[in-house]
Amino acid sequence: MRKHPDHRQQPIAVWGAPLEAGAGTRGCLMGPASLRTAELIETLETLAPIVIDHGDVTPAPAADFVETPGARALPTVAAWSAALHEAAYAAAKSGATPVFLGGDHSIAFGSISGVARHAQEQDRDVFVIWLDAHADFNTPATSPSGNMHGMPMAYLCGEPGFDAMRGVEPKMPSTATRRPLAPENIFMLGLRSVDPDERDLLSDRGVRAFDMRDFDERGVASIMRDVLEEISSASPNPWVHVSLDVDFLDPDIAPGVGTTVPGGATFREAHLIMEMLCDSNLVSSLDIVELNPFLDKRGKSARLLVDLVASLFGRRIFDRPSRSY
Ligand SMILES: [Mn+2]
Repeated sequence: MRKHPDHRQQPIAVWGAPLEAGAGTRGCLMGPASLRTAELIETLETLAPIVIDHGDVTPAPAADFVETPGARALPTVAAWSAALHEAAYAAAKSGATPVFLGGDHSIAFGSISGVARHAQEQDRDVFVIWLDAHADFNTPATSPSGNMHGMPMAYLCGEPGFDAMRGVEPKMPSTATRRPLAPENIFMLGLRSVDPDERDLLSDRGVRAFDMRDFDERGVASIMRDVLEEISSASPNPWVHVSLDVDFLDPDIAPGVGTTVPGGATFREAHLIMEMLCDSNLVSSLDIVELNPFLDKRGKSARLLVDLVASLFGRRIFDRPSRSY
């Protein structure tokens, strides 16, 4: 018997993060605006009692941070991360479900560290469900491109090379002794483009990775059941952050991203994951990242993302409007 818990209890706090300096292609700056144009806020309002759109985060001064070789535009990314960290922490602490609209995936430096700080203060274990073609587990030393959107997971797991970022979470209660995130609490789904050094690091650190072959062989329902079961049996009160990268999806259904990789998740696979996440009632916070409206086709990717977020927050199949992509 499937559970259908009531998700209409908790307020949703939305923050835009128009950051593109972490990506190799420009355009993610327009991501939050495109998601709002696709009526993300109005859609959430049909699914939650209170939706607060805080607008876009204002970054800290980039001059506060120093350049780091191998990490392109680190001061800019760090400046956004500092502000995002504070916004995420405050939203989580307020009891809302924080939702971050990227921006490239480097917004996760701040969004995840911020919610993790709150969760750790509450003695809650933090888990991340990472829906992405890429693992984003590079460090400045291993990254072939130096683009920081490929690095947030390594940073959050305490890998070296990010000293210049450390000021981002000055009040992190446990930075000195604990990382914001334990690698074994990360579940990556949809991988199909992982750099060689990154692959070694992932398996060495115990990150749980499910690639597209696992999707083909096992099906997403079986994978998701295991992931959700593992999280609920590992922790009585987990904080589960979902990070959805547009390139998780197949480029045919979501072309609006600078890092397309063929063979991504289908429309039904993506919706099923969102529906199972919703049924689990475990999701505590969300990033929607890498939407590049400059590359999108007439809002196709933005509208699909809004529909996926609606599934995550409880829209049922029968409630879904007819729509052609
Ligand atoms: Mn990514």
